[in-house]
Amino acid sequence: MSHRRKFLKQSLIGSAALFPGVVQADILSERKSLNAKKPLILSTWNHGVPANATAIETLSSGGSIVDAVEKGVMTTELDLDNLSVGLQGLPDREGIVTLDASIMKGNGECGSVAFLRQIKHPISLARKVMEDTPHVMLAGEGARQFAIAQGFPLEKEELSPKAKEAYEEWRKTSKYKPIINIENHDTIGMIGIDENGKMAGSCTTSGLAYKMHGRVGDSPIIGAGLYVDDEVGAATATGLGETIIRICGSFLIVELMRQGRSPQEACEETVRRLVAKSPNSKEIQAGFLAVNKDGEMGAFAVQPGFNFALGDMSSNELIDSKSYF
Ligand code: SD4
Repeated sequence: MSHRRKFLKQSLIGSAALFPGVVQADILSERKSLNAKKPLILSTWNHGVPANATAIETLSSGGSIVDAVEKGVMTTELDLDNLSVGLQGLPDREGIVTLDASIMKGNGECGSVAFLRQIKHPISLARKVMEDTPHVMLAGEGARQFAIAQGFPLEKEELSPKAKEAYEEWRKTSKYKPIINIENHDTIGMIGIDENGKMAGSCTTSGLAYKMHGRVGDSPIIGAGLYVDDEVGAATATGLGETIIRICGSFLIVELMRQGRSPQEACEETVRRLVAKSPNSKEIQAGFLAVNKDGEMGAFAVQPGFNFALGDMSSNELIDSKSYF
């Protein structure tokens, strides 16, 4: 490993472990004026820091931007402390973990999986759908059969100790109230741009805790949880998927940027739209991240508490987003 790569790996992994001081979203305008250095990787929530570290390391080892956003979120899919991504996530009402994921390249190629069981890396299966099928989306049993045919191992269907404990507690009352944003670890959405301006994004989740069996959120819906267009920019979403699907949130952000809005303005306008269409907006959380082809960034959420990780070749930091309320 070259000295530079070794240094990069150590500094990024070191910063991931330490969660460096949180900075405010004003850094976005500062970075904008500095014309932030590509390549850039942005991802949602605290777990974005280690995910970004993997993505940047993938790029610095010669991987493409789509390799980077796949490998980056695979880190989160394996994180046993995370209760909202991967097989260790919280289950649905029946006690079954079902996963949603999507991946998209800036040239319009995309793939996704929804309502998937027993697969450790739904993001990699989404990539297989993109690259090895004539389709965009596979769901449920068909997605699982495709995974088996592609050689993905089927994992045992059992809850992680943390998820089991939480599920058993929930079963005492079985009250269905979507709880989002109580803890700072949620769905991971990642968007990235390489030094030549090529973009890609990924999004992976176990979805809403205690959802109805069969419920699919925004994360595998191209245009809702994720949208990428090399001609304009990229956006991803986290939060209550139903509210994001209703407004085609990520697509809306990219289209607003196409019409000349900055990434920050586009995120804010999209959150305003979401709030206007959500009568219960005071009780829910949804947040968006965006980057345009010049490397300018934006982030905005319904409630305070949303944060994201911003990584480039020399730093990887956690930033608090501004919010509507
Ligand atoms: C969903 N958007 O399934 C996901 C959940 C999430 O932050 O993002 N939580 O609705």
